[in-house]
Amino acid sequence: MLLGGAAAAGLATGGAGQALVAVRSAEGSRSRVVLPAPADPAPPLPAGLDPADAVASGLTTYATRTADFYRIDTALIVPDVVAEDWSLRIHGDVEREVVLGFDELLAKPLRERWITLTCVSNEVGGSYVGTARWLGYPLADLLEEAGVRAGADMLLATSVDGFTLSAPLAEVTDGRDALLVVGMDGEPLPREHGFPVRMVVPGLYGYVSACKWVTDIEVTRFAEKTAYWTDRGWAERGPIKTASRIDVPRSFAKVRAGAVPVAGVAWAQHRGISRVEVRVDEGEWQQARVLPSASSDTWCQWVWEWNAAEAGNHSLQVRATDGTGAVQTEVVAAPIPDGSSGYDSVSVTVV
Ligand SMILES: Nc1nc2c(c(=O)[nH]1)N[C@H]1C(S)=C(S)[C@@H](COP(=O)(O)O)O[C@H]1N2
Ligand SMILES: [Mo]
Repeated sequence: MLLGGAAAAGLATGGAGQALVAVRSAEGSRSRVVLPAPADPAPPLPAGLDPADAVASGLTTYATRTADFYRIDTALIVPDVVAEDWSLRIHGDVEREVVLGFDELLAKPLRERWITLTCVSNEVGGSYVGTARWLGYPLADLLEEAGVRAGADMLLATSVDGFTLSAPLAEVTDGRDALLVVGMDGEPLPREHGFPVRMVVPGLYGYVSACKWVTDIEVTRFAEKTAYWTDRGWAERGPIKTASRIDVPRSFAKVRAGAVPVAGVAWAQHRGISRVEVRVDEGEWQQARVLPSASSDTWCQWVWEWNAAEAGNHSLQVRATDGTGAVQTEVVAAPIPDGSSGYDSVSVTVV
């Protein structure tokens, strides 16, 4: 009854009513956010990324356009959060609870980093992976303010929509750029990507690290609490597996005999990529050229030229080696419980 009355009043006042709606919506709130300049900006991207011919024929761009960035939400309706009403409570196994408002977060010295996000449900060769420039405040610094008690090993993060995830405390506090994020590619977080505040932790799949619309972080133990996806059979720990993908040529493409450009991306966040190799028809592995990347927390583009002499059907396969020297496994695994593995391949016809 009260709600009906309020809606009727809004209709009656016309323009003023609409303004009121805008003030209390995520979109209205987002349009008023002015992000501060990062205290610690992302380094400029190295030269030589995005070779024009390869990108024109389908190589993934190094930076993912926000409109193309994959989305994984358990909520059917994108949460509508007003930044002015947002707060984060850090509690549990801590010396002092910390409660943080949006303006207080923006007033802190913010760090900007290129980081590649990946979903554990990504199939080999799949597209649930993307790279953006994130702006945020180190979670480790907030946890230090709170004073984590001995014995804690997990952060149970809760979203305004009730989604929960369990992030390992060790990775969040080991010095990597684990961030409480407010900005994506120089803009306030898009609503779909967690406006006003989300987490991003390089090297961990999103389901154990990247809580969108985060509003509560409980410092606890894996032995004590579980979270949304771990309750549904997914692994407690979710380090990102080394992976590589062929973008060009597309599978089932017809290519002309001669020099055929082959290109794609490879990722092993926080370990980095040291080598990418391609083989034709399960022959010898050939070294591809790995293009530079912003850091070990992002993917790399790679290119290779295939001298395709023989007409007919051929298969191309790719594998990457991470920064520790470990070669991507050829063992085929489905995404559940801890991420897919195996080599990506494409079949092409040389004419
Ligand atoms: N609140 C909330 N946060 C979430 C999820 C979700 O469903 N709800 N999905 C997680 C998963 S599985 C991934 S892979 C990333 C995806 O982030 P994106 O949608 O911004 O790409 O967000 C994580 N954070
Ligand atoms: Mo995910």
